[in-house]
Amino acid sequence: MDKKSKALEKNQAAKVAVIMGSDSDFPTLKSCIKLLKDFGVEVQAMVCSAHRTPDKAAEFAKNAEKNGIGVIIAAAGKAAHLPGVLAAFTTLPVIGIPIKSSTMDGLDSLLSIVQMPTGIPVATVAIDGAENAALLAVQILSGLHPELRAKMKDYKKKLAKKVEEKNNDLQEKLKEI
Ligand code: RP5
Repeated sequence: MDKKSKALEKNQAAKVAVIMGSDSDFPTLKSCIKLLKDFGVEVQAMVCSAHRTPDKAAEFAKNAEKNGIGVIIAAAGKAAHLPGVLAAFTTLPVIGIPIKSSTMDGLDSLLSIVQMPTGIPVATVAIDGAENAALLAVQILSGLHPELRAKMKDYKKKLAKKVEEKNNDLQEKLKEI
């Protein structure tokens, strides 16, 4: 295989970067990283702050596409500028997770992430919505990776089955009233 084909193959791997503003965000992000891995997605996770390590954040975002990353998930709390700053330096899709890490219950993080100016979108999930961020990343990657779409369909079937089981339980409980 020539160099170009090898590079293409490398770039085509389903790879997601999970960037967190602080190690204190990690407990919230564990389920996101686990879910991505369960789907067979390669994960590059690191601590990188828009404010404390701005050069590292810019450098990472500028090189992310070249490094084979398909989607960036960025989580931050308080004045949560990390997802928007990364989005400013790349055309890769960026998903922001507002972390509940201050006295404002995450509303500060949510507004900091979601209120992006036109031209630099960040797809924002719910406060601490780590698993939805992973699922959205999988859905975005499904365009290039049909095996992920198949796994996503299977995931949704299992979700629906769980709801049906809960409904059956409810119907039984209703008989006792
Ligand atoms: C943000 O400030 C981080 O994303 C974290 O959610 C919050 C607190 O960070 P630490 O002071 O715990 O490092 O930048």
